[in-house]
Amino acid sequence: YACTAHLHSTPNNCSSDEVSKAQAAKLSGAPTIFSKIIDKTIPAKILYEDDQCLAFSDVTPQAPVHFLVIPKKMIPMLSLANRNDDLLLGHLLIVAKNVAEQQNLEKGYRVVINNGPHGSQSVYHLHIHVLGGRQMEWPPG
Ligand code: TR5
Repeated sequence: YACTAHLHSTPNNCSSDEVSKAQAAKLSGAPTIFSKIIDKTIPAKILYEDDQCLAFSDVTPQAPVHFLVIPKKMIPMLSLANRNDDLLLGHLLIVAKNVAEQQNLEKGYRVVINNGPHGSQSVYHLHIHVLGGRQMEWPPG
């Protein structure tokens, strides 16, 4: 998996440091690895799918449960969503909470959207992280 996420990034970005990887990632508007998960040319542990979105386990989990909810529509990042996306974005949150319930996260969970370099976004296909199964801390780093 190491470098496949970074096809649209600068070449020398195979660091294991998530922040430096994210800082090296570039918004190109081109399809990302997540498009290949949507079209099933790359495998993922899919937890939920419908015509608008997909939920799948994060390949590098940061908590006992860590999954992503992504729209099938290619929106590179939250700040590029437009006003016509309001129903879709609401749907992603409802799916996030339904899948969290399926994953037995009744004690709670963290929902995160990383946006742009300062948000440490590394894959430029909008995704909602859902993390749970342990006590989360605040503030995030
Ligand atoms: O940093 P941001 O918010 O952009 O998060 C991107 C997330 O995508 C990270 O948590 C990665 O671990 C996750 N990721 C990256 C790849 C990948 C994945 N999750 C599931 N399957 C994946 N494949 C097959 N390939 C990736 N490069």
